[in-house]
Amino acid sequence: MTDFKNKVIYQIYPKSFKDTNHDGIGDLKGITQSLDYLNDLGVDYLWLTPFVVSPQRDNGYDIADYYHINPMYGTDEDLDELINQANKRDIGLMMDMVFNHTSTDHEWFQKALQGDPYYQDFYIFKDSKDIPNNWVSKFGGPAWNYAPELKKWYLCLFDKTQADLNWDNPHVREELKNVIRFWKERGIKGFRFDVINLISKGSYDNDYEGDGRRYYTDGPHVHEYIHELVHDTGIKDMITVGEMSSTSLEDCIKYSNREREELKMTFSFHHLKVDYKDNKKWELMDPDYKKLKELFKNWQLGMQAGHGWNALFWCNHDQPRIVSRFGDEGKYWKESAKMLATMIHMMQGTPYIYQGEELGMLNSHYEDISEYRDVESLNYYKILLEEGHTREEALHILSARSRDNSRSAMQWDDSTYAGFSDHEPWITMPHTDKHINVKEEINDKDSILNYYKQLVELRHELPVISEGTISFLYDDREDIMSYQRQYEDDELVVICNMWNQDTTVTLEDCYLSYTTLLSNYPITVEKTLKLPPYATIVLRK
Ligand code: TEU
Ligand code: CA
Repeated sequence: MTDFKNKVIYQIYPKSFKDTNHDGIGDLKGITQSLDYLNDLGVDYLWLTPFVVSPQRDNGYDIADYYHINPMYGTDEDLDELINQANKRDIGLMMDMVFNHTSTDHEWFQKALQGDPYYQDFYIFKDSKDIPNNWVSKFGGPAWNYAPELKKWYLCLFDKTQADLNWDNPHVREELKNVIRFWKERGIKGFRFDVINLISKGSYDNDYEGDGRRYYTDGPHVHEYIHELVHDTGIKDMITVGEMSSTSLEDCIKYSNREREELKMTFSFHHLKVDYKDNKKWELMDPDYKKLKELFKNWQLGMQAGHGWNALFWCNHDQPRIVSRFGDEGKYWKESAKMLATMIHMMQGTPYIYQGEELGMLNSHYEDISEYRDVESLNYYKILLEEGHTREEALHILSARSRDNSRSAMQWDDSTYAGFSDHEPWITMPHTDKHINVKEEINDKDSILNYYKQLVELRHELPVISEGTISFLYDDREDIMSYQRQYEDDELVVICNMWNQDTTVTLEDCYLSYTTLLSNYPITVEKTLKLPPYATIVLRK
């Protein structure tokens, strides 16, 4: 089976997962040691965020050498051992390919700076006296940086040490293909492509209505370049997922439609912006549930109609924790975590679980700027102050939006460093309840962890979940997310109360005979279905 519809992927941020050599930094050996836990959870693939050589300005998304493991994570032998031990458990490893940019420490960029024209053409250098245009970096500030050595500007859509590669140069494309070939040969089973929809730049015009993204997002040659990369490296039957920044449904259909031989599935982020005021990440707003429903509906139905395929997710290393965001950190912590999990795991697509999500881990609740590590958070703290916010306001915004919310140490037990390490971790421990950890949840039948385990099992077992069609119910209800899945004679009805209050829904008569496949409360199936706060129920024909 090469469509990966019944697979579940677990995302690991190696730096924060498990430390085995007492330096407060997670490592490859730590992942190997945790394989039994992951196998018990039932996941099929592990996506590891970058662990190759990098100065760590952006925690590995600034790659200085695509071929060598960063010594702080371990050795080549450690990776071989991880691959072997994972394979023994039928778990495949997926690597993160950061191909839109390299670190400015990369040999190619260094040679470019030394004046080598061959390598200058690997990047996007512009010869202008003033900054080439008004585009804004994703991490704040201008998207161009001046290289005095060359008296040229180079494009950097992220940090100034992450220089965008020039994909229009065929030599760049060939180099990147070699990277894939190398890791495939090493036993890597799949790839996640970082911001891969930004690789084909169109024009370099000033953007007077936005930050410039309209000129480089889903650009003119993006589909052609992805197809070429996949074709020439022979990975068309492997599991591949593209991270698509500010993308469109039409493009995601193209990226993930089987016939086109681009990628197997796409991450899109629109559903994670429904609490951005005016689409601005650094302006807080309560989640707009109506919009969330509309977005899920459009993307689910749209991808279904266009034969595309969604990667389903709430959490990753760039997103605040979902329970803190759309659920409840207090009284309904457990119920809301299970409801949110059900909402996406029963949809059409391939689900991703980000480390600690299966425990219901929460935002870090950092209170001081010294507790933050992420370059984006540190930049925006300054920007927010410059814009006139008080320190308290800026810290309040960061506590809701910082990427560090998801980067704190994995919580294995209730010890000082949560069983992640016996040394102080590289990132501050979160100021949250110590009961959220593997040790506590693993033997509790009713835990969030065991609920995730059930979700994974169900996806493996029921074709109605992996293969079924989807349609949406209760369109007019802002508090309810509900949909139906259908496959041959099998049918599921999923109902989620997204809100923190009791409610009811009126069930169609035909559903009254259905059995409860899964729920997070004891709920009686009756005409007027009573749903407590954050209730979820999955009915099966
Ligand atoms: O993220 C791309 C990206 O645009 C965001 O998720 C980003 O964190 C957000 O827009 C900032 O507000 C990917 C990686 O997942 C991320 O960790 C990297 O920092 C980024 O690319 C650059 O490689
Ligand atoms: Ca370590």
